[in-house]
Amino acid sequence: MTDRSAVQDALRAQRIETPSWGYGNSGTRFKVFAQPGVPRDPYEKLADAAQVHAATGAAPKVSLHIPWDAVEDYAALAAHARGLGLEIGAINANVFQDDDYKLGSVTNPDPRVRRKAVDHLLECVDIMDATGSTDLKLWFSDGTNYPGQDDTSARQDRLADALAEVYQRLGDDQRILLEYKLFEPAFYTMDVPDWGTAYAHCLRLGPKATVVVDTGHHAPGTNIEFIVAFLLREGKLGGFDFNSRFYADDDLMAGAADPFQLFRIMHEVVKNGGLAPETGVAFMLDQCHNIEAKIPAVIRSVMNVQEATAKALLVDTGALTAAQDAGDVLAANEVLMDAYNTDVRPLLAEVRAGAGLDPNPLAAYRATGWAEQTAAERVGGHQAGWGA
Ligand code: PSV
Ligand code: MN
Ligand code: MN
Repeated sequence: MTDRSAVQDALRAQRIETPSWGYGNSGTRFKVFAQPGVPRDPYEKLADAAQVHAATGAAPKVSLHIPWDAVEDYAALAAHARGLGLEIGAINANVFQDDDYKLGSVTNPDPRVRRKAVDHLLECVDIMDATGSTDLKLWFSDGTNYPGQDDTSARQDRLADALAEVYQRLGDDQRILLEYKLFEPAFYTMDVPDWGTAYAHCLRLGPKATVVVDTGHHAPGTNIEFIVAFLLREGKLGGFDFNSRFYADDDLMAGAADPFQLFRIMHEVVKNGGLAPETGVAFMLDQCHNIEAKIPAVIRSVMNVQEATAKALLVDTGALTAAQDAGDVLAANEVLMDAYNTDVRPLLAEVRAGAGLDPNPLAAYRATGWAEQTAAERVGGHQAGWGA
């Protein structure tokens, strides 16, 4: 796409969902570094997310994580979100932080533990009903550490049974987003290690089950954009958990480690129609900000996704197709690199100004004084749930 106003329209329409846990204290298993002013409850996390949306105009949805974000009254929490100009995004289940889940949750050999895990997933659908959320995001830590520990195929059967029960419970406008991860916390087998496994389960479940690509969950060197192109082609890409990684599941700011990879992913998204809202691709962040200030880090991540998207939109598709059809390898590559090497910051500044926003979201946020205000007001901030 090279029509400048069409590019601007597409950028204006893109929505990026931010994670409630990105606003809380987090760390590694070695240390959680507490930061001043972090939210003490889900209401305050939403207030911080509203700052990101105010600065960028692009982040109206917030993913919740249950029970990290457990409240008495979910309808009231959703109403609070609406009052801040936000909506509740994906509900993330948590079947990985309980002693019962040592040998797995939905794939555990013990039927009692499986029941407990599935009941939690069903409770998450109840929360979706109460909040208006349409997405149930499932990541399973399930797997084994040693050869022979459990029956790999039986675990797939148990997983399929659990997913089928939850799928049956979904409302018409609700869906499952199934996430895969090659490694960690299990060291020998993970029960949903890759996109193929997730895809096969989603295919069997039906149209309301789609795959989530978390950019930090692959082996080094994996061609993630190929996976994206494949899933989009099959109508099975539910969304992204964007983050950056250097080594493992680092959950650093999206676009920080490898902006070229993010561009290549967004190129496949744009080319295959994944920006259109009806395709249902959710552009979510799944990040933790252990040592940097959280709200500006989320704003920076939103901007990085927007910049990658803008570059992808600037690819001259006519010239690209012509070069590809002619078998001109160098010309095709040059078309792509021309777009990637374009400085899109002025274009995005224009889009923001046109929407009545400050062209510089980070400066806009700093000018609010929110960081100083919350540091003074909030004492005893909430931990995201990681690295305790
Ligand atoms: C664990 O790897 C993980 O980072 C998954 O990516 C989930 O999406 C996230 O935690 C929240 O449960
Ligand atoms: Mn994730
Ligand atoms: Mn992860």
